[in-house]
Amino acid sequence: MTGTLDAPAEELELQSSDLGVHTGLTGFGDAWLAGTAEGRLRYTERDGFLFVSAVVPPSVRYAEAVRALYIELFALTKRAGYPTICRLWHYLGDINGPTVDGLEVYRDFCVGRALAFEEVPAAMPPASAVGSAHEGVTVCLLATRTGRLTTIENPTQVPAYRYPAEHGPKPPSFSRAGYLDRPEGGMLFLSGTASITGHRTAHPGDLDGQLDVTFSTIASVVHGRNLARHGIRAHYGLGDFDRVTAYVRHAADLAAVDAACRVAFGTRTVVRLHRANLCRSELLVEVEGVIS
Ligand code: 3EB
Repeated sequence: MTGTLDAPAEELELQSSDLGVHTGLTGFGDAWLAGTAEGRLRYTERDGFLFVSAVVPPSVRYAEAVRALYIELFALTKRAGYPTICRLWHYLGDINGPTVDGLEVYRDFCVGRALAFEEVPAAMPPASAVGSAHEGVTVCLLATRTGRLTTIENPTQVPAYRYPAEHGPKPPSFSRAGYLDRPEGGMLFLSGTASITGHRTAHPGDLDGQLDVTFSTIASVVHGRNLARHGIRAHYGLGDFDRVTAYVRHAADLAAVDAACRVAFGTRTVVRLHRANLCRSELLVEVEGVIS
């Protein structure tokens, strides 16, 4: 089943049902609205996973609040016995807008996240960061009790955490993918992937060009040659994805992205589309996914 063109034209509004889709796991949808509350964190445990969500309220700047939230998230996952964060999702209101200091909200968010990883050094999990109609910064994460996560980079892209300063005062703290090894079987989490080669946007303003680079980038991330470099004995192609989510900047491009995903991923993959702003103003599409 592919191509659920069920996303309305307005900006991404998180629904509880989306979380199961984004995590690639069933049964986490209710964690969005319910779950156990601990301060501003909400969490649910299921099948060896801990799912946590938290919101930084709308503000004139975010770096310090994001740093503090990350420190709280690290502490909660440890305390709850789920020491390995295997996936993060970030939904940023007014993602391309300026803070009161004139820095783009996304770049300001990256500053706070990077400071947290400097304070508590840890492998940087796979992630997505997209715009949302929800104001403030919403962070969701999935952590594992016993699984072992191997973070994965991609030979065609500079690791995001080494992006040069032209993209912001602190680089984005995430890896391109993560392979989770657990007794129930391996799982691969693909980060939000966009038309970036090296560290620059390829084909600014050209949807077809961006889709080509995005799909070939995803193929190179999950290819056996790349996984072998990370000590993982597995090999995947686009057709192996169980679920992907495509975030599309312009509503007018939704149908074209849907059609392109049908062709690229084939009939096995469930494709979900969302209208959403993206972290670089010239990016038109970003695709994340799960293989299990
Ligand atoms: C990129 O490759 C595109 O800041 O957490 C993709 C996935 C992107 C995650 C993040 C950003 C993030 O730089 C943007």
